[in-house]
Amino acid sequence: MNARRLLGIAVAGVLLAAGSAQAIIKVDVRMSDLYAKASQVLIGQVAAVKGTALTVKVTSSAKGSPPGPAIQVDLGSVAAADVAPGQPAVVLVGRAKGAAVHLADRWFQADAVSPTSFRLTREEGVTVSFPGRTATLARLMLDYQVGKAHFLQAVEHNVIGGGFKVLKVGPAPALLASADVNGDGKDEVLIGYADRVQLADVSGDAVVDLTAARGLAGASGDGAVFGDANGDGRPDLLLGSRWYENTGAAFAATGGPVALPPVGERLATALDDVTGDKKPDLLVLLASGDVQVYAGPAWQKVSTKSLWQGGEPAIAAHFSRDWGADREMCVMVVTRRQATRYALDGSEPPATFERLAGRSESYKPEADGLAAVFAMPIDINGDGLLDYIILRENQGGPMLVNRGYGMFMDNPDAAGHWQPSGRGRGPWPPYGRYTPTTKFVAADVYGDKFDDLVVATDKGDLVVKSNTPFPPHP
Ligand SMILES: [Ca+2]
Ligand SMILES: [Ca+2]
Ligand SMILES: [Ca+2]
Ligand SMILES: [Ca+2]
Repeated sequence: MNARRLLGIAVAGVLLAAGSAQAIIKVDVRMSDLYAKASQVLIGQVAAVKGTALTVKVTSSAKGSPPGPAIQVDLGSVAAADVAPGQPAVVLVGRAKGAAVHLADRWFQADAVSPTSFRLTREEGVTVSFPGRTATLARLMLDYQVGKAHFLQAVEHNVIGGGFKVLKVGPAPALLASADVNGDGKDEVLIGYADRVQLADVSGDAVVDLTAARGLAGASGDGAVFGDANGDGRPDLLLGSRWYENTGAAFAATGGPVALPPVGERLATALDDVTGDKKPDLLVLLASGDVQVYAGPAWQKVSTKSLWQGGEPAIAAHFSRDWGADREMCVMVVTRRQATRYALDGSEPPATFERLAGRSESYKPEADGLAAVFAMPIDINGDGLLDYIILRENQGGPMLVNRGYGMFMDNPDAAGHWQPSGRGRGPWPPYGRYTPTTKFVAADVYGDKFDDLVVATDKGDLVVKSNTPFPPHP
């Protein structure tokens, strides 16, 4: 690997400390180390650009005392053409004469010519250590200053490595969804068929059928979305176009049908308040790239916004505030070639794989394509932030493990053991058996916060594969 240095710390992409039982993937330059090593961390705003000379107004300091109200940065021959007044800048000053500068959403190495003057010497671009944008780095540094940064810098490589069991449900499942419907901390599973649904507790050795007890006998619909529609903390259910309110004891059909586009035209549907009235709204992403907002509780369409037009068709998409740099509502969209995060409020430009996870040595979807066939949100490490598995055609698949601050670690082959040609194929049933209509969902079946994997096959096997956490690494 081509090791380089920021503040005297080698930069070489991701290191994989291999080993079968305990393997971790970690960034080689931890931002916490960079913060600790810096003598000063200056945060500023580009005030003026004159040729290659920048004046940066120092707006705050995340470490050390600012050398003055402004600093000068000479772009030199590595000039960033897109540097413009108003942009944020972060300068980490080393203890020797080195500095690292984040500007125009990229890393640069620099020489400290004087306490108030820096000269860029080399571009490092979008690194794996910190692939995010400059404004986000400023926030991370300020969070380090007050000791409240939660920024993941190493992840477990082996996931969903626990035992499995095979339970019996009906054949030909049309949908699979999960939620903790009874508030006991364990997720139940909803399996939909052509003309009915089945609500199941799958935590034990056999399916405990809750369908009738929970008021869903006779209910059916082509699409299920769990979400808290009335803000009482209990997940309600949008089944087809009908709401079923979770009263605590059971689900009860409520209100008339919601006029949504057909399930087949929807890439993703979610509940969140995006109108700002503290009442949940329905968000619908269409295959065309349009996002529609239906304001609750009347579910009237109040806005439509185009996120993209044309291009490769999307295979999967999922809404979450967990994807964003600042908890803004985002949608992750996967095509065969790329994973792209869109912020619904347009607060940042669309972010592709490189901006999400950095320029990976192991895998370059921009060049190679993802060969993605499926994607699924899952909290793989029990930290409350959703991670994202992308299943590739016969090649395992990358997992984007959420580091916080809108960045991810690329676990390049996390889904390998799902795959007919993958490692660890073992005896577990989806191996070699799943088809394009097999349903997958993440569910915290055992209530330990680590989402397990639930798979419903065409012939009616419901496979529960435990995501038993590995012991902490020393
Ligand atoms: Ca439950
Ligand atoms: Ca509710
Ligand atoms: Ca609202
Ligand atoms: Ca997580």
